[in-house]
Amino acid sequence: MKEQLEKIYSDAIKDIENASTVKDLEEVKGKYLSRKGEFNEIKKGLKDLSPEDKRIVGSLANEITQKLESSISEKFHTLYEAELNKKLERERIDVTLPGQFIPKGHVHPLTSTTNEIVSIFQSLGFSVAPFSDSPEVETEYFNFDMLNVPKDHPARDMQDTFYTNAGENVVLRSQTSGAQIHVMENQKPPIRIIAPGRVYRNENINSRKNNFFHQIEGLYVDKDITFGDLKGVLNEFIRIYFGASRPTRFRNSFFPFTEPSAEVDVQCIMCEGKGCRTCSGTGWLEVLGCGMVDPNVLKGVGIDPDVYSGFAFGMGVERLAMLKYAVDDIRLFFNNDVRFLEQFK
Ligand code: 2NM
Repeated sequence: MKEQLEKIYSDAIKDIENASTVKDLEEVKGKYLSRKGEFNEIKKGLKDLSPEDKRIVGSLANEITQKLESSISEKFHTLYEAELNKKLERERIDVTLPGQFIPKGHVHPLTSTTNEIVSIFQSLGFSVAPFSDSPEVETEYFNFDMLNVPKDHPARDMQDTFYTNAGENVVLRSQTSGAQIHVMENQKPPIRIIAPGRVYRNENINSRKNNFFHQIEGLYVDKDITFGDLKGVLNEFIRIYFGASRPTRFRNSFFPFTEPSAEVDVQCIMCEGKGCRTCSGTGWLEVLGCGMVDPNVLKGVGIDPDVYSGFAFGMGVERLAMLKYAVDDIRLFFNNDVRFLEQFK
């Protein structure tokens, strides 16, 4: 039995030496050391030996088993490392190679300007009116009647407003005020909202006018709201949007929905008030319209004008973007020429 064991041992060592892959080696291990392997077969025969032989042969079998296990494990590490190195070599990647260029889009300048204006007013306590960006149609009732616009006002003319065949007196809204009327009808003061959205006017298109544009209107209704509050909020807005040192002036104006009404100018950003082509020599640029909400508008939505007062304002996003970024043609915002848009990354 001793010879048998030694023969198996020397065969096993040869097999281990010949194994050239981890897989070969696992087969060798199975052949000699598994439960059905050659050593176990021998060990089964131990029970027929005398106690003395059992001790000698048994300890020899254990010794050989241990030697084989350590040879296999040693060889395993060598083979495993060799195979791993080969695999790493095969799968080598050069992380310094340049990547693939994927052109990346960005928001439209009118969107970023709208976002900027909205967030300034949010910081001043205003929230965005629900549904201000849609629908873009209103009934004449909400677009004009509720805003105190007389029946014979020229703004109602087909020359100025687009009428639709969507229903009787349904127009493409000419201002976002309708959204604010809806809020005033459904909510008690204090009301402090802005309404951004697209509006339509039946204009001849040129470098300053398009037949649709984007407006942001605002409204603040509460007890004791004064023209001083209006000036405070709009001056603060302009200070943040145009930068700290831009002088403003409030000029008397007229809107059917506000009384008194004003237009707000900022000192020309091109000539600093000296007078140039951009400001037609006046030194000032008109940026928005505003006023104290007409008592008739408040009455129309069921707010008592003897208890409450409010101010409202409206501005064109295109105009504000053109002034800030020195864009000289409104149509550039709608042509989608990437050479223009790319400058707003
Ligand atoms: C402007 C100028 C002045 C205005 C009025 C209202 C409402 F709904 F409260 F009556 N919203 N916006 C308003 C006032 C708009 O745009 C140049």
